[in-house]
Amino acid sequence: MSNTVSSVLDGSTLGLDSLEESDDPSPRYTFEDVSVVMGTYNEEAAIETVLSDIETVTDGQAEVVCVDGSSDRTPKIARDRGARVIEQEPQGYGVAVREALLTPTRPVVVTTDCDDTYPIEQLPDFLTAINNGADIVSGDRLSHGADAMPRVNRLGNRLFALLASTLLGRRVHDTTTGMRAYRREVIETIDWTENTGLSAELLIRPLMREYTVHEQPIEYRERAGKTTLAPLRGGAAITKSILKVCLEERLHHRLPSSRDWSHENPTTGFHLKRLLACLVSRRRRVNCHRVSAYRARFSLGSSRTIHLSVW
Ligand SMILES: Nc1nc2c(ncn2[C@@H]2O[C@H](COP(=O)(O)OP(=O)(O)OP(=O)(O)O)[C@@H](O)[C@H]2O)c(=O)[nH]1
Ligand SMILES: [Mg+2]
Repeated sequence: MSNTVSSVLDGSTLGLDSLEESDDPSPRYTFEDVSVVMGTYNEEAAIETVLSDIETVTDGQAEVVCVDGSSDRTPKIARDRGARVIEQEPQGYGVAVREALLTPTRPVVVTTDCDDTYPIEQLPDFLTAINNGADIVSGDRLSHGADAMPRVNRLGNRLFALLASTLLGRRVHDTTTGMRAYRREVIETIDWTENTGLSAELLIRPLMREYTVHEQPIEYRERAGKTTLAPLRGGAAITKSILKVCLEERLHHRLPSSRDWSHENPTTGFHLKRLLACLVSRRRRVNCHRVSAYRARFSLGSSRTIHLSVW
């Protein structure tokens, strides 16, 4: 983890400008060090374009891995184009992308969707940001307006970013983007649990463990081929994932700002987090007390009873 540049997270935005040329002697990666991975589910209308763009932009150097659950010609096109195809029963976005992320052995792993929505031509910017010290580079579709995105999706994505920013205490712009670059050790160090909400989890857990995350504004294009996204069900699943992952990280990986949880320093964030902790608990009162007890154990050790009185 490059803690040396984690100060880029301290400002109100996560910006490329904050990542300076690195003096770090760590290796400078080229596309020979990059695997581009994706889940593919009946994407025969787009896969040819996506794979050909990757080939052109990386000069054929990047490895491509597709985890495929299609019943159409998608896997055949992928193999013909030289991609490594792993077949998997369709079980949702996260199951496929987790498999895709964990498959390659190259040091930098890039995710994208296989629907021609993401600007593959911006891959060099992602690699540059990794070489400048980022652990994760996250494509931010919303700062450029994302006009090609259906209005309801755009609204939903803005709300997810607002919710995550509130819980994280730092501004993030796009929590559900499919285009990111990761140093492989980040992928391997964290246990990933979400399915529909995997994209949000892949941003939130590293941020809460103080990895260096850089949001890279990107263009977003209209989808080629039919969507399988169910906006309401998907939106509810992503909201639940954001709440669950933030709460789990708060409980198990204490941030230096945990004083927010203490009654000695009850900020607005404290009250909001307490309310959200109650909302995501199934047995409200009991679990609210339990949340407090966990905090006490992690933050104050034996003086647990002092904290329990907060609730
Ligand atoms: N293997 C596999 N891939 C999947 C599955 N569900 C989605 N995908 C792929 O994951 C990527 C993201 O899914 P999309 O359907 O584009 O989801 P989205 O971007 O939220 O929604 P759109 O607005 O339709 O683009 C695409 O490349 C899909 O083909 C699945 O169950 N199995
Ligand atoms: Mg998509």
